[in-house]
Amino acid sequence: MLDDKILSCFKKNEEGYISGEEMSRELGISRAAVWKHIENLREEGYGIVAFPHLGYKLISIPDRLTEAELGWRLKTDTIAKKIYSYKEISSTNDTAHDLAMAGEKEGSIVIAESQTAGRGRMGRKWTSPKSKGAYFSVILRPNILPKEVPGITLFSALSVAKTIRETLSLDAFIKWPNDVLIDSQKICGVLTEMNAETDKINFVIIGIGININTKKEDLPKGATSIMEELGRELSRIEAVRGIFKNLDKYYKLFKSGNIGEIIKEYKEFSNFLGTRVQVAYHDTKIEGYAIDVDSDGALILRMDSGLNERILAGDVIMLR
Ligand code: BT5
Repeated sequence: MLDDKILSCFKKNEEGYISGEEMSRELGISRAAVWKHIENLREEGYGIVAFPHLGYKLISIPDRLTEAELGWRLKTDTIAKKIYSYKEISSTNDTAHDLAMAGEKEGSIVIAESQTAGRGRMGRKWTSPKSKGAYFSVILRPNILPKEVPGITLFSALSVAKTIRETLSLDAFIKWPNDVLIDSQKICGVLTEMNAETDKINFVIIGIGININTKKEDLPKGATSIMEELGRELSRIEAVRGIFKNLDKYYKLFKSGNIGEIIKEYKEFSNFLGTRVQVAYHDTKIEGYAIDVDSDGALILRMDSGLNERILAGDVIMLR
């Protein structure tokens, strides 16, 4: 898109000014057309100032989750090499699924400012207030067995929790398998879906929803946002770029067979280990002490009988 090309002209001249004439030469369009596109960008929230004799200068960018902003000089090997961004979409997981079916490469991202039918696990809903959170999906094509897929949920939750701790010094914790919490309230959920045959994965879609600048009143009970916990708004662009970098790092570890290292870090971020929990899966509920997460990502419960149970899916409630 021409608007994106104009933005990259500015980014090449980060410190300085760029004249309408230079831009028109570089892009092969008239100066009047340059001016029209600059006006478009201003309407979208870009702060572009014109200085007589010097040219235009980009002084601020809107906090929009577009390919141009998220992908700019992002140093990753696999994740976010291609970003499809939308203003509104039903569910980023559904669009990512359609792209993957049509052969999209692994690492590609689908991201939206809002979702009309954002999904959680087991048919639940994901509340996605417009331009406040980040709602995105990642297409992966790992060469693994279906039983190894839960590890992908674990490193995704770990990537989010780690980004929050590293960049904001907030105490983010993980609740098995897919919740990221701050102060026992949910700020992020991961929904991992796969397309597989008995012993072969075709592709995996990781869906990540994270409350960034969202007000508590716009979220379900028990949820919070980074803004609410930090006491100020933050750049969604920077937050998402940070998560992309950590996803890239942990996906590399995962592919190299280093699930042990991932589980070790995941356990360090966990708040449920060593506590008595109830795990609910549809109508079944069981209770015991959460003692471990094994190399397949299963939760190990020590039952009152003294025997251990391996739990593959469910919702954890911490009892004490
Ligand atoms: C999850 O499910 O936590 C997975 C959420 C994944 C959402 C992303 S957004 C991008 C991608 N596209 C999609 O359509 N989905 C993914 P689960 O563990 O089942 O939790 C769902 C429950 O979390 C709901 O029943 C609510 O109680 C709660 N919830 C809903 N919206 C929330 C929000 N914005 N923040 C915190 N909690 C929420």
